[in-house]
Amino acid sequence: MPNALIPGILKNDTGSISKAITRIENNIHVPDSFFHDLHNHSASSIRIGITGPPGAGKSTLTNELIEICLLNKKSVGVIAVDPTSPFSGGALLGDRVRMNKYLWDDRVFIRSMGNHGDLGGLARRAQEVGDVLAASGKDYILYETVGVGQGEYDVAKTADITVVVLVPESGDEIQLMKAGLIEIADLFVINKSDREGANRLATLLKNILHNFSAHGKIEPPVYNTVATQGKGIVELFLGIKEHLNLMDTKGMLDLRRLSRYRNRVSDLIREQLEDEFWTPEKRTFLNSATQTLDSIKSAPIIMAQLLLGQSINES
Ligand SMILES: Nc1nc2c(ncn2[C@@H]2O[C@H](COP(=O)(O)OP(=O)(O)O)[C@@H](O)[C@H]2O)c(=O)[nH]1
Ligand SMILES: [Mg+2]
Repeated sequence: MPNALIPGILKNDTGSISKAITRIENNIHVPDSFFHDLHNHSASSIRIGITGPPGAGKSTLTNELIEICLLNKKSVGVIAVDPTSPFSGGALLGDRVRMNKYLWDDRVFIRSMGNHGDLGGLARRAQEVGDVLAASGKDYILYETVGVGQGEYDVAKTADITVVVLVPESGDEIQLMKAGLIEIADLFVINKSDREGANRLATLLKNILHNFSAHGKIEPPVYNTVATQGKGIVELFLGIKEHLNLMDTKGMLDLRRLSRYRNRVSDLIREQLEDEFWTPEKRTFLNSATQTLDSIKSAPIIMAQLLLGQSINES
C-alpha cells in the first residue's frame, strides 16, 4: 500500500519517495486517500517551470539552479518531463549523469518522466510527482519540459512561475509564437548568450513584451545566461525570487495556485468521465462502424451523438 510510504516521504526518505513516484509513473493504482494524506503537506514548495525548445540548454540551466539552491541552503526536486520520450521510470539518457551526481544527497531528488502514450495523463502524473516531492519538504521543485505544442501550456498549469528558455537564434520563433509564449512566460532567459545575436534578441524581446500587456501578469523580465559557464545564473536565481515576491505581494501567486487547483480538478473529472465512458462495447461499436472509409455513413458529430446516447447496449 502506498499509504504506508507516507511517513517515509514526510521524513524525506529517498527510498519511500522513489517507490511512491514509481507507482504514480506506472499508473499502478494509487488510492485517493494517498493524495488526501499528502495534500496538507504539499503547500509550501515553490514550483518553477523551465520550458523551451529542445537543445536550448534547459538541463544545463537546471543543473546550475540546483547548485545555487544548495548554496542558499535550499533543497530541490527536479522533474524532467519529456513528452517526446517513451521512456520512464528513472533516467532519460542525458539526465543520468546529473542524477548520479546527487545519488547520495537527500537535498536533491531528480526524476525524468516520459510519455506513456497519453499526454494529458503525463501532465497529471507530473503534478502528482510534484506533490510527493513537496510533501518530502523540497523548497523548490523544478519542472524541466520541452516546449512542444501543448506541452508548454501544461507546465504553465503546473508551476507557480514559468521560465521560458530561448537561444539567440530563436528570433523567428518569437515572431511566430509571441502570443502563446508571452502568455505562459513569467521570465525569459536567452541562454547561449556567448553566441552572436543575444543582445539583439534581448532588445527585440523586451520591446515586444513592453507593448504586449497580458492581463493579470507582470511584464516578464529578460535574462541573458551562458549556462555552460555558469554566467548569469545568480542574477536569474535572484530574479526568480524577486518575481515571486512581486507576484505574492500583488496576490497573483495565490490566484495562480487557485487556478492550478481548479484546473487539476477539472482535468481529473475529464479523465474520469472519459474512462467511464469508453466501455469495451463503445470501442467495438466505433471500430466496427469505421472499418473502411467507404463504410462511414455519418458525420463525426452524429457518430459522437450515437455513442453519447443510449442507443448502444451497455452490459
Ligand atoms: N555555447 C553554449 N552551449 C550551451 C549553453 N548551455 C547549454 N549548452 C549546450 O547545449 C546543448 C544542449 O543543452 P541541454 O542542457 O541538454 O539542452 P536542453 O535540451 O534544453 O535540456 C549541450 O551540448 C550543452 O552543453 C550555453 O550557454 N552556451
Ligand atoms: Mg534536457
